[in-house]
Parts: sequence; C-alpha cells; structure tokens
Amino acid sequence: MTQADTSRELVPASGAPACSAESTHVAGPHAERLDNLYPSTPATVNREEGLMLYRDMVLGRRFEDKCAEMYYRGKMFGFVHLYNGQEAVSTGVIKAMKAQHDWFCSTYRDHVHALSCGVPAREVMSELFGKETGCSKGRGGSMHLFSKEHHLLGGYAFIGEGIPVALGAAFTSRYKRDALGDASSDAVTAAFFGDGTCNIGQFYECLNMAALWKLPILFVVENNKWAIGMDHNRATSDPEIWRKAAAFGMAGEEVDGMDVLAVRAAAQRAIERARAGEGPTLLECLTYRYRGHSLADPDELRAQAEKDFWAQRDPIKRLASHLTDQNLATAEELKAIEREIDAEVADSVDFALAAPEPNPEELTRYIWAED
Ligand SMILES: Cc1ncc(C[n+]2csc(CCOP(=O)(O)OP(=O)(O)O)c2C)c(N)n1
Ligand SMILES: [Mg+2]
Repeated sequence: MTQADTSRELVPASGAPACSAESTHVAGPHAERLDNLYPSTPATVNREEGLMLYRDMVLGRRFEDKCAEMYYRGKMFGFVHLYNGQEAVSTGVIKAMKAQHDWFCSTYRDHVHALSCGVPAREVMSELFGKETGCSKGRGGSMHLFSKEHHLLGGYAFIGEGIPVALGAAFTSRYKRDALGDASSDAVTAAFFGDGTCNIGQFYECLNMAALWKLPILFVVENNKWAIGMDHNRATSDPEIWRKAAAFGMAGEEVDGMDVLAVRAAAQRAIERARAGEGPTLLECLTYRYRGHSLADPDELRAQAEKDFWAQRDPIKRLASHLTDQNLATAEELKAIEREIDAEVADSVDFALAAPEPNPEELTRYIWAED
C-alpha cells in the first residue's frame, strides 16, 4: 500500500496483510513493508524548514549519544531508553504542530519528544541526572519528563498509560470549543507509543472514544518492530497496525518513519483533519531503534541483516542528502549545525553536573499541583 493510496481516506476493511511473518525479504517482513511503500510522491520542503527539521533530528541523535556516554560513566541511574533511529517520527510530527499550543504525550522513550517540543536540553539532561533544575524537578528521571510550559503531558513507564491522558487533552479542546463556546480552542494532541503497546486494552478503548467523539488527536504508532525482545510480527493478529483504524471508522495511514518529510506530510494531513473537526487519525510510522531496548539491553537478539537494512535508511543522512541534492543547503552548513548542536549538548551536561540535587526534605513536593 502506498502513502498516496492511503492518504485522506478512511481505511477499507482489512483483508489479508500485504506481507506475513514468513516474508522472504532479507531483513524480514517489517523491512518488506517499508520497501513496499515506494515509489511514492516525495514530499518537499523549503530551505528554512528543512534546516529546522535537520537541526531537530541532529539534536535528538547527539543528545541520546551523550546520554549513553553519561549512563555508562555512572551519571544516570535506572532504566534509560534511547530513541536513536526514530528521530524522523518525533521531528516530523511535533514540528508539524504548534509549539506551546498543541499537546504531546510520550512514553518512557521520551527524551527526544521533549526536545522536539522545545524543552531546553539543559532541563532534559538535568532531569536525567536527578537534579532540581530538571523539567520534572529531578523527581521523575528519564521516563517521566514533563513540561507544562511546552505542553508535554509526560513520559510514562507503563506502556499505554499516556494514551488516555492524551485522549483527555483532546477531549478538553473539543469540550472548551463545543460546550463552553471558546471558538479559539483548536488544539490538537499527539500521543506517541510503540507497536507492542497496540496489543493492550487502553489502545482500543481510546481509539473507540476518540472516533465516537471525533476528538482532535493523532495516535502516532512508532512501529520499530520490537517490544523489548518480542518481534511485532509474532505478537499481533495483523501486523499492519494502521488497518485497525477501520474497525473504528477513523482515518489510518502508514508512512515511512525513516523519512522526516513523509512523516511530516502525513502528520500535516492528520492535523488538518483534526482541526477541521473531522476527528482522529491512526498514523503508523515504520521505523527502527538502533540501540537495544534500554541501555541495560546488550541487544543480542536482532539479526545483523535487519540492523544493516535500517541503518542504510538513516533519517538524518537522508534529509542531509535531500537538502544538498536540492541545493537547499551546503554540506558545510550542515556541519556547522552539527557543531552548534554538539556545543548545546555539551553545555547541557556541564549545566546538569553543576546543578543542585533536590533537597531531601522536599522529596514529596510536586506530587500535587501547587498553583
Ligand atoms: C503495562 C505494562 N506492561 C508491561 C510493561 C513492560 N514493558 C516495558 S517496555 C515494553 C515493550 C513495549 O514495546 P513497544 O510498545 O513496541 O515500545 P518500544 O519500546 O519499542 O518503543 C514492555 C512490555 C510495561 N512497561 N507496562
Ligand atoms: Mg516497539
């Protein structure tokens, strides 16, 4: 199924999946689905937006690489789940939305979503170090990033926990507009979650309510093929998650989650529908995580051929090639952005290392709202 085939229309009733767990593709059925998406009409971007998207993806990548370094140097504790490889999803969706107006809800793999939302790297790194200057005042850590200012409704350790929270935010937009008469209430909410999470009840319950009430929400599935060590194709009845939208009469779309321009274009279509009162979209982004499930995972399960397939489709390199091929930017300009980002990430570490620990006497502070 191509992107062009699926956009803007309600999905048809699901037939047999286009590929099965018995795929003969060298990198398996997930990779086969990605290959089947092409050829599609490539999305376009102008120089300013292209550089903005590039900057955001590089920030996500370099920040996570620095997290790995800090974790192995003993500066972070507990489980830390990195986002390397999936940057096009965070950047493509969040940068298509309105900062500090629309709402975002994440998972335990939340650092890069927070950065795309505009939470300063200093605040994210401080939170990972458990410092008072962290966006959750050092009480949350890696899996519990939160920012009222940047409309980040949280990272959540339990899978699927954020979906009903996002649904509530989408309901609030609709309620303010339709019941309270606030015509300016047009905020859209994006809920991010993984393929494995689509096998639990909250996913289905929330899709049902969102469709029933035509809520302005994007259910963004980051299908990276794996739920810890469980292959998606072994764990779900129909691996094409976007097709599940049909059961609820909502729009569904699958997109190349390694192509930030394709993700952005699909997100823009879904946002437009949501703001127009046409209800939710189930957007399945085919992507891959480059590292193990968490930094405690030695990543010994996944086949090398599979890793190689996805590495060749790296979203950052792909956008860099697009920008230089289209004469929208030079390689030197992109290098300069990378240097700026490296300095920003290094600064976030210096800031976090020097920041104070929370006062133990205030351990239970911020459990309840204070204002
Ligand atoms: C309710 C609940 N059950 C089980 C777990 C254990 N768990 C942690 S991550 C995970 C897999 C989730 O996979 P997926 O949704 O694909 O997200 P990904 O890690 O690939 O981003 C599971 C089952 C959990 N955190 N919460
Ligand atoms: Mg997954």
